[in-house]
Amino acid sequence: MSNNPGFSKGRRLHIGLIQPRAAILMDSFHRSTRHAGRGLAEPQMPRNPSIAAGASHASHWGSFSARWDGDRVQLTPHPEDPAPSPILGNFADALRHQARILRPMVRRGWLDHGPGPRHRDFSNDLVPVSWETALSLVATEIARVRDSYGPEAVYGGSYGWSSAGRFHHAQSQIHRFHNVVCGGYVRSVNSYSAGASAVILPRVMGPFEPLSRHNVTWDQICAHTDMVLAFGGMPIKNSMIASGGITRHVEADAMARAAARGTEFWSVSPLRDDMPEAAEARWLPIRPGTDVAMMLGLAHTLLTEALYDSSFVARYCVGFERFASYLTGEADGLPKSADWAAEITGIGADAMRMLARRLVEGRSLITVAHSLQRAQFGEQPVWMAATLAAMVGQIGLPGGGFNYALGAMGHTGRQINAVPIPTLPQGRNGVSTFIPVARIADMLLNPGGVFAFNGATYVYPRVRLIHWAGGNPFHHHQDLNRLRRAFSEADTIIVQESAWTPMARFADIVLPVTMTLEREDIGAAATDPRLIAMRQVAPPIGEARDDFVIFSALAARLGLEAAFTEGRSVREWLAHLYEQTQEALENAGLFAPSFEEFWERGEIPLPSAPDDGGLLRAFRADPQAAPLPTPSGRIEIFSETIAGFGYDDCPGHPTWLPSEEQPSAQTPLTLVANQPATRLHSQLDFAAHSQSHKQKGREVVRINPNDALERGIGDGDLVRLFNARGACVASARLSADVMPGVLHLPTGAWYDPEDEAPEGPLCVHGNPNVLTRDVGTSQLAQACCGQVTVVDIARHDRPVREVLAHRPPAFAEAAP
Ligand SMILES: Nc1nc2c(c(=O)[nH]1)N[C@H]1C(S)=C(S)[C@@H](COP(=O)(O)OP(=O)(O)OC[C@H]3O[C@@H](n4cnc5c(=O)[nH]c(N)nc54)[C@H](O)[C@@H]3O)O[C@H]1N2
Ligand SMILES: Nc1nc2c(c(=O)[nH]1)N[C@H]1C(S)=C(S)[C@@H](COP(=O)(O)OP(=O)(O)OC[C@H]3O[C@@H](n4cnc5c(=O)[nH]c(N)nc54)[C@H](O)[C@@H]3O)O[C@H]1N2
Ligand SMILES: [Mo]
Repeated sequence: MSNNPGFSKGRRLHIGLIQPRAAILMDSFHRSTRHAGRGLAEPQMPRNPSIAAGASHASHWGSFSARWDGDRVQLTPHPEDPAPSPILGNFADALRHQARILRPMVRRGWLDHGPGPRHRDFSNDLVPVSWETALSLVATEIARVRDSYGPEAVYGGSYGWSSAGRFHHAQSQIHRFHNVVCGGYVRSVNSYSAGASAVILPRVMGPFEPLSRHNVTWDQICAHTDMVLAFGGMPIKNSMIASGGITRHVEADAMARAAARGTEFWSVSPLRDDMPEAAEARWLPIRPGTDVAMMLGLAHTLLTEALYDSSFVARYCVGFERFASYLTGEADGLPKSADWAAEITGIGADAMRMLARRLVEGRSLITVAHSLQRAQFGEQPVWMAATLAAMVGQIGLPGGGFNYALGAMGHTGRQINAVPIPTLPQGRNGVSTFIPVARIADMLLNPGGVFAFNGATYVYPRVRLIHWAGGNPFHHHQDLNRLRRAFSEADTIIVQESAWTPMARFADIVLPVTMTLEREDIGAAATDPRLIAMRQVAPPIGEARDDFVIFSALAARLGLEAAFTEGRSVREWLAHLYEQTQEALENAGLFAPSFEEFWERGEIPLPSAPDDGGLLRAFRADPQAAPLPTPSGRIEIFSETIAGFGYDDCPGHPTWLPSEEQPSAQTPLTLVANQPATRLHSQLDFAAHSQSHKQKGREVVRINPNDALERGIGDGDLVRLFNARGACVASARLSADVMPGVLHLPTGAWYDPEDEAPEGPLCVHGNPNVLTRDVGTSQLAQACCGQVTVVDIARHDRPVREVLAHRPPAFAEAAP
């Protein structure tokens, strides 16, 4: 490893998995990207010859080098990536796709009547305006709202994944702008990803980040684990993604190596393919939303067969007795036995008993996908899985115990970097008002309304201005018909976007933003051993500008340009943000080149911290010296704090609470609306790879062949999914990988409503969020419940219009 610049002799920090061959490949990669320079921002500039050689770049789904031929992007995955994500294919034709936004636009109704609540839809005219006009309209409107109602009338929560660069990260930019220039904004807390676990875990075990990302690693599994029991599986499609960047996709290989050594993977999921073939997993098809019952059945077996680790429970946990009396039925007359659980889950009682015994035979690890907690009472499966792992008694052992969400993203199972990555300072928010992120429609429809959250009560603000950058609420939110009504309550909606997403089409003012390949940035994640110089690959389309440039111009109009920009250009910001990482590298005695050298090389290695098992390992070793940050310092199987809140939807110990929404005669099937394999959320849905997996232009819904036969549905048929909240059209695929009674329609098809359809707004593209339920998980976390809902499905024989979501709206000019 001596030819690796990140490794200096005598240092104990190591940089991961680099092999000499890869390092050589990396050298040639560096050579080919050495001469990229500045001066590419203006579309009319001649092309820099370095662009033809390929520029280093990073995305949430992988690092790569890219060449632009004036029309398409040629991409080479990072030479060290053993399994590059096919999602990279979405970049090929994205830059000049007709779905890109070319110019600033303003809604005619808003121009004519001024700001105010009004019925909004997707067909109203937007008129093109100059940047000058757009910026002064936005600045004037922000000033009006702030000066008349204060910054607590501005919703800047602006949830969304944006793109991978550390500087142009749209959420950071928009938050910094509102904090520094406008005095703050109503913010959102927690995420659509892990809204319930982010609240329950710290109360009963420890902070979310260390329990998911600094815990059991793939290396530990390969070396130690006999059995992985994965609730919700560990789909490779999901671990392809890591926010900020990922240079190596190691998961499939790690699972194959573990399986070859004898690790048994058990996947509990409604879909067979939630575990890669490499894992040679056993599949336990479970009725969605019933995992807590199965976990209780396993726990009951461990208790009644005296297999559980009573000394672990006594030393490391509190409240087991209260829970045990619930488990045995002493408390409520209902033993939560394997036979009881079999009725609820559809998994055989004998299989559960066998599984429980297997769990205590060797080194076993229990994982829970985020999906389980993205459902009503979603706090419970997370808490119960931790409780089950505590009874097994292996928490804190290498490759054993409990790792929340291992395999749900490419951040997990890896080592954390030993140095900080560049981060844009966001300033201080002068507004204390917030909402749990998924309560946005509730907030807009119910200003002044009271809501419970995590042990306290709060009031929804009256929001007048919504400002969004880097997210797509018509992708991420539930019950989209309700969201449309909610957004109509706002005075003004401003959206900064690079493409005509439904959110952009719905806005009053749309500002066109560069795509990541059209600007320079730094790519990094705390779990990835590379810092990537994200070079500009192509000139911006049309009049698109960076979010930073837009916010700088707005700040200038509001008299605070210097405070926002601190006098730095983009390149100067990159150099400035780099300093912190460089300094930490230098202090560790590692390769710490100047910014210019880093930029010229295209990337540098970052050292990783030791694979030490994190806080659970330390806690196991010495619970007095390293207590958990819970009230008792231990794992709380019963939580006095949570019990004290008096929430009937989240009692004091893990409890089986069936969702209030169950299959019925009208809606006999359960829909799983999970993360898509062909893209990240809704990003680049219009592009080649995502498109190539649609059928008849629609998103594909998978259905078990028996359920299809009953309804006369054939492979490739157009079908309608519906419930009382909404309806959408998708294209059917018959698959025995989907358990009976379940439909699988992933998220991410851009919402494309036909408002005049007889059944009300009919999404002709297949967006499942027209069907999902917009309620909080419980009063504890108030998190998103988007993963599952109940529906019916029928063949759609009536004519249905083609999908228009990826064309520019009629009023906008098309990309050249
Ligand atoms: N039914 C259901 N719904 C779900 C889920 C589910 O499981 N089921 N999952 C939920 C989860 S976990 C999540 S995280 C959310 C994801 O929801 P989002 O994060 O909102 O989804 P994205 O499609 O990633 O949206 C990012 C948007 O940012 C834009 N963008 C990219 N780069 C830039 C930039 O530099 N500047 C600006 N201004 N814009 C940019 C992209 O074009 C895109 O429209 O969805 C949630 N919704
Ligand atoms: N390709 C791709 N990868 C992604 C993303 C993406 O959009 N595209 N998004 C990223 C993001 S933001 C996040 S938060 C993570 C999300 O991570 P998750 O939320 O864990 O991912 P999902 O794919 O929604 O769900 C995982 C699987 O859980 C199963 N499942 C659903 N309901 C149940 C249930 O009740 N019980 C059990 N046992 N299983 C159930 C489904 O079959 C589903 O395939 O993924 C990340 N990875
Ligand atoms: Mo997420």
